[in-house]
Amino acid sequence: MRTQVAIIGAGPAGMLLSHLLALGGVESVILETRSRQYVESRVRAGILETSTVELLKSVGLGERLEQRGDPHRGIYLRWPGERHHMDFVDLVGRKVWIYGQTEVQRDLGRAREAAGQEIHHEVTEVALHELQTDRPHVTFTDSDRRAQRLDADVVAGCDGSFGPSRAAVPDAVRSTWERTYPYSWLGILADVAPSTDELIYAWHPDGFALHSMRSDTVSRLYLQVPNGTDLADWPDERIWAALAARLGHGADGWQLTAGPITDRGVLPMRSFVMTPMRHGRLFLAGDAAHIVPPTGAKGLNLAVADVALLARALHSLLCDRDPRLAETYSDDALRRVWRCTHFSWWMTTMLHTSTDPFDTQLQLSQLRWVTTSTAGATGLAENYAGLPLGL
Ligand code: FAS
Ligand code: PHB
Repeated sequence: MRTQVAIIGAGPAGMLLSHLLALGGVESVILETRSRQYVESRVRAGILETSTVELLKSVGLGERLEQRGDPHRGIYLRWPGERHHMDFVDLVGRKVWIYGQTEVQRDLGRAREAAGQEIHHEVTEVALHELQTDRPHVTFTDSDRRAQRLDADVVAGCDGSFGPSRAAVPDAVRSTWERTYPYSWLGILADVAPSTDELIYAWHPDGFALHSMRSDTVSRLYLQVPNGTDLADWPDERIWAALAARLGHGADGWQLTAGPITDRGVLPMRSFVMTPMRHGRLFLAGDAAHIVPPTGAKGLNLAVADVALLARALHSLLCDRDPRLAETYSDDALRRVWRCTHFSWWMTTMLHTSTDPFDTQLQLSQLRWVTTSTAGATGLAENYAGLPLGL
């Protein structure tokens, strides 16, 4: 088999890259270890930045987003005795949208299917070869257990944090930065109307909590728990009691309404960046190159930003024979990667309960500052609502 761009991974990065490349007349083939049904049902991110929404709408992926997406002006920050609304539209003129990653994946899946995109699901033994030559290729075993070889001009590593692309960058040229946080998130999906109109990020002595949502009938909530937490230790009653206490149930008349939990999981918190995001004919995008703790709602949006840059770079390289954007891709992408990495670290360390009383005083001081200072609030708003693509 032969194509122009071999894409490894059919998550948001891989699927959106194939869509953007096709719009520019560049063909690709996608290899994915999981089934389409599995990829489209993974419960993950929920917040889209304005720049992500604008991009998706501009490339024909906005129809369901227009109908089902829920624009939010901002978020609430709360801690015992305090509740403050951060209005991003007033502060920086940008909003955020509630639209689950599962919905983005479904939109991408339908668009690529309609376009006749070649996607090989449930492949195994994916390996990258000759990335430093003009004959890069990928070998894999297809879903019928047949050995296959895909020759390409370029390989796009969109295979997330556990795929082979990251390791294909040799240690001699690779630099990595990593921070593992001393806590995780216990996340639930519940069939109950949200108890708030916009997201609530809550600092509490017992631990952080987040009230998000997926629609006006489905809520998405998270609790800070110790690393290694066993879900068996968290029956529904305990989850709802902890959420109620941390989110301020009963304070100033606010009530948290519980409901049937339909999905639950424990998500570790990690920051990770690998450079360079290019090695020869291999280009990395999304979680394959970087991981952010979800406190800043950046993971999915950063994958989109990478892919917007990469699609332009590969179109110039393969159609105009102009290598300049491909040569600067890694540095161009990493400016936003490090901005989002810092912001996600900042939101995480500000809001998650620490055992160090000095940290606690710093956290409460930061919360008081960002909710009373226009400068502080604008900084949070600019980062959370996201910068225009390409910055
Ligand atoms: P993805 O991981 O989404 O996609 C990579 C794809 O590559 C996967 O489909 C995988 O099956 C495939 N793959 C892996 N190895 C392969 C191989 N060898 N061959 C072929 N294919 C291979 N972000 C937020 O902003 N908010 C959240 O609440 C949030 N929650 C998350 C919860 C979980 C459990 C996880 C893992 C991530 C969460 N994220 C969240 C981050 C998430 O949204 C990512 O940022 C986003 O999925 C990144 O998209 P991709 O880079 O496409 O990576
Ligand atoms: C979500 O709705 O899943 C979500 C929202 C905001 C975050 C993280 C996750 O910071």
